This record gives sequence, C-alpha cells and structure tokens, in this order.
Amino acid sequence: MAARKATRKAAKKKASGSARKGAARKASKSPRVAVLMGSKNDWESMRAAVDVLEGMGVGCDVRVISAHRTPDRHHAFVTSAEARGIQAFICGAGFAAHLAGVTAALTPLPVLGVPLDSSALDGMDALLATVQMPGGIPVATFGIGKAGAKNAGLFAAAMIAGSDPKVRKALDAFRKKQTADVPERPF
Ligand code: AIR
Repeated sequence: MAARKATRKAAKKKASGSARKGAARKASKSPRVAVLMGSKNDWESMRAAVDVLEGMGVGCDVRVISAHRTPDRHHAFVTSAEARGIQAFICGAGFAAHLAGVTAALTPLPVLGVPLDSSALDGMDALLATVQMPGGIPVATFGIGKAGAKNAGLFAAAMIAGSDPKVRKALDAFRKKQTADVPERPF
C-alpha cells in the first residue's frame, strides 16, 4: 500500500515536472518563432530547432498541431500568431505532411518545413508532401529529420539576425564554435 502510494507520488511528480518544463517553454518571453509538430512523437526531432533558437535567445511557441487531426486548433493558432509577435513558423510532420503547406496557406509569414521520418517510407513521403508546393504558396523545405529541424532553427535565427544584433552575435559565435570543434584528424 505504502509502496503503491510512493509510486503514484513519484509518477505525479514526474508528470508535473514535464508539465512544468512544457510550461517553461511555452512561457518563453515574447516568442518570435512558432514551432509546430503533427504529433507529440515528433518532439525528439523537433526539439533540435527549439534548442538552437532558444540557445540564441529567440523564444519559441512550441505546439502539437496537426493539419489532419486538429484542423480547428491549427487554424486558430496560425491566424492569430502574427498579432502575438510570431515572425516565422517551423512545421515538422511525418507521413502525408500537410502541416507546413496548410500553415503557409493561412499566413503570409515565412514557413519552414521539416519532413520527418516517422513512416514506413522513412520521410520520403513527408519530404515530397512538404517540398512540392504549388506555385504561389511557398514552404522553405529542409532535410529529413533532426538535422533538418536543426537547420530550420538556424535558418530562422539567420532571418531574425538581420534585425537583431544580439541574435547575429549568437549566430556568429555558434559558427565559430562549430568550426573550432572540428578536429584536424579523425584519430
Ligand atoms: N501527422 C499527424 N497528423 C498529420 C500528420 N501528417 C504525422 C505526425 C507524425 C506522424 O503523423 O507529424 O510524424 C505519426 O503520428 P503519430 O501520432 O501516429 O505518431
């Protein structure tokens, strides 16, 4: 009985801990980039974009929003985002990935699409769905998976760096460290 109570207490603590973590990210002061993903299962890849941006002082509004499963949430979030200070969207989804395309249809803000490798086709389906936009509604499409998410974060930072010297400085420091971290030899 006491052991069960302790387990329940530990589970509750864990749950409130992760909720707090989520809240901390959501509460990111004046978020400038919205990072959307079609499923919470996409987070492991998409966190690469958020880590890069938040590491450079660019707040993110991170949401699970599916063009297919939560169309009303999607519409409401995207159409109100610009008024809340959002300057760009990063959208990651797998399978028939319509998230970036439909987001781009709903806003004139730049949309960066990240195809995710969650399906049996290893992301080729999501890549084609994201990149093959009809003329008139652009989505800047990145590579499949985590590297694509990281690059989307870096690209969004580069866009913001044009008008924010602090972000420009952080981006320069990132590049400098990245170069310094490459060893001369592989052994
Ligand atoms: N997805 C969710 N709604 C629309 C799409 N395309 C994608 C998610 C995820 C995949 O479907 O982006 O990569 C599988 O989602 P789940 O929740 O079944 O793991």
